[in-house]
Amino acid sequence: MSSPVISTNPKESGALVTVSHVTAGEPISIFLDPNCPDYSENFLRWEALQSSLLRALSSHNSDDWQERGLVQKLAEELKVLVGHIHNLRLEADSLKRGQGVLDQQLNGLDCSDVMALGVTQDGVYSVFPTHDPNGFMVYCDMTTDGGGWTVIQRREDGSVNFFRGWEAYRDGFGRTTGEHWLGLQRIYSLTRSGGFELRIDMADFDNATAFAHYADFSVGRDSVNPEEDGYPLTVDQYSGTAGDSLLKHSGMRFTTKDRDHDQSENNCAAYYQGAWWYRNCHTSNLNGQYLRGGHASYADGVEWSSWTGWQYSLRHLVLRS
Ligand SMILES: [Ca+2]
Repeated sequence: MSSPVISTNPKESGALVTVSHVTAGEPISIFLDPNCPDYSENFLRWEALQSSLLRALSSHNSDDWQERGLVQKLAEELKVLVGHIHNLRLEADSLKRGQGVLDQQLNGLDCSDVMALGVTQDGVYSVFPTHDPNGFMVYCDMTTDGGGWTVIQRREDGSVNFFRGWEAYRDGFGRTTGEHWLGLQRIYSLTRSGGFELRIDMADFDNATAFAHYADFSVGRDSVNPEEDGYPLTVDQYSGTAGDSLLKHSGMRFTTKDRDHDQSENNCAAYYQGAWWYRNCHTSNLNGQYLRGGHASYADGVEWSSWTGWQYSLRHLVLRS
């Protein structure tokens, strides 16, 4: 099957999608050929198929250790595939919505820019920061506190493993619409030009909520090679209801279980089962284990110490910039 032709020339024959000539200040017109295939059904079928395969694999018992190893490997690979398919479907959905995405491809540096272009709906959009012109997809929150927020981390159900190594934290992981970490390199691209805020919204298991706001936020601001520098954090000017549990981390470099940049003789990430801008070690551990409320172990959950101490793992968490 040949791929659909997308064209800006209305006279080109066989184009399934035609975009009219774009001039400044004028709305974009998009003509969708009625023959343009709708792939969303296929994606749903793929996701369903992979989920049932995954279920079948995980309930498959075998005494043969070699076969069991193979089944485990297959199950891991399937999980990754399910994630890919999910993201592809989101991409297809937003492409189908058409105009919004094309608008951003012309201009949107980040979610506040996308909002300035008239987009008011929460969802996944492409952004093209100055320092990463190829762009990437992010979840834009267009409703909280005036909207225009780029989500850089979300915890909500413990479905995604956050105890990962350096490359995963550099490049990002999880599902954009669910639990995820956007990636240090992307957070750097978004925030290095300065003028960014950080808002952290959190909820406990009794539905109490609180937030922390930092009027100044960036990662790797003065770095020529941010990865080599360990993506140092800058936060300043706290306000909010959760208390401050991040200012002590300002200036610190990012530590993962396989790359130690902290000031402890141990590796704080390995010790507290997370990955963070640890000092020696932390007042917050937002990439810690999803331990679901009060826990007996010390400081290794999703902790924000000024609100819930060091032995309470938060239920819901969103970091936005
Ligand atoms: Ca150390």
